Amino acid sequence: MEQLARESEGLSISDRRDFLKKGMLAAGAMTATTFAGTAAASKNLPPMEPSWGRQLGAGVVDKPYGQPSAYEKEVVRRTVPWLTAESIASISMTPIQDLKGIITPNGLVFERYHAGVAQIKPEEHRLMIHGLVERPIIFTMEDLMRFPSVSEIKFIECPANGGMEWKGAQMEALQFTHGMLSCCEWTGVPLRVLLEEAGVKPEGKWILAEGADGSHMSRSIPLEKALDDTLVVYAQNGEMLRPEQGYPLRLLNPGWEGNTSIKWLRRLEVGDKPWYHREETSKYTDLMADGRARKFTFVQETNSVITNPCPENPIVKSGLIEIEGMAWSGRGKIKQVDISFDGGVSWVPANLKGLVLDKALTRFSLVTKWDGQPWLLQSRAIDETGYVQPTLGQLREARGTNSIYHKNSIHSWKVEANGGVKNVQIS
Ligand SMILES: Nc1nc2c(c(=O)[nH]1)N[C@H]1C(S)=C(S)[C@@H](COP(=O)(O)O)O[C@H]1N2
Ligand SMILES: [Mo]
Repeated sequence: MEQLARESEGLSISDRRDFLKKGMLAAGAMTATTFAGTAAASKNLPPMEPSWGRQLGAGVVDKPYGQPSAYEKEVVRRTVPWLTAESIASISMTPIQDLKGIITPNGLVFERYHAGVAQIKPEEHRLMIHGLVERPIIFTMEDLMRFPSVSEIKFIECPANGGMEWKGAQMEALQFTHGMLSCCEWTGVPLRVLLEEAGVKPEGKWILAEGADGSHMSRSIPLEKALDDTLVVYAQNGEMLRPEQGYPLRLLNPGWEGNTSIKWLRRLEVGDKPWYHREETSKYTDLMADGRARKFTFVQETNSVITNPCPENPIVKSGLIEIEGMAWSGRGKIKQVDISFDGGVSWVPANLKGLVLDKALTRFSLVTKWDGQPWLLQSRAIDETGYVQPTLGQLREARGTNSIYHKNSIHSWKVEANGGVKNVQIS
């Protein structure tokens, strides 16, 4: 009985002995004994028929809107309590350590608010386009949804992603080192189409986008971007936007700082120069070592991180392992990802898995073996423009450590002999 149970978990007896002998991670070893313990006590394990196969389940529309399994309750957004004084002007992180593929489920998309979530009645929402235009327009949601729609898979990343680590490693979790990141299929109308309706005057060069939330957050966006790939979106992953993501309407500037993707979008004003106020002069400024600041750092540069293993996903069994992770670039498609096991001394190319799309998360993978040897794991992404993800040393040399934004350097995980994974920094 006990033996059968163990085999059903994929652990042969010799495997298990090997596993225990090598003094693996305490948690891992506990899991192995728990399986055996459960096997003796439980009537649910093969070859017995589990209880759920001996009774009837809930019927249709028992839960008219589906929820994840109760056993997945640890897969949630999390915040770092000391980061901000208030939860309404704060940020939560996506549990990227638990995600599969490239799409972030709607309920797990990280949230960033400056004044909490606005609750907007769609029939009372309007989008106004005015300023240097021939025909100022006020659109209802109904008007907007009559335009032919496009659906595109794009990532959104807050430029503060990784920002807590500029001065040193301190977050022992992938969710906190890289979780200000999401990737959804967004549906809406290209901004270009709406601007054509309004007719931008020749002097029009910049657009101010403003939200309808209590912060009325606004950002200036150059017209070239607006005419290129900016979208005005009302849906995400097949359903209407979540309130957290800007229901009923948001701007989406693919590949650019998350803060430019104004949520609860209510106003687009065309002007001849950027608006210098609030956010633009105070926040979202990259302070250099010499006290000067970088200007217009819109693009989220090429970045990548290993998601398996990581602090939340330690190695629990020696043998075959799929080193997996994601890479992304605000400039276009990912071309290549390399993996290092020795802290950047030597590199091996990984495989790109599944869809490789413009300004979207891209999965990479490398199947190898682990037999208890310590690793200094790193991933390095290269995008289609030839941009190579910098080392931490290179980034600090160029920018110092005063900034909290745009930390896209190569990330290091230290895999210890017991399979545990630590967040470390290597220049
Ligand atoms: N109106 C409005 N838009 C906003 C914000 C906000 O507070 N208000 N936060 C911005 C910031 S800083 C980021 S990183 C993204 C986050 O998008 P998300 O909450 O959908 O993940 O929204 C941006 N758009
Ligand atoms: Mo942000």
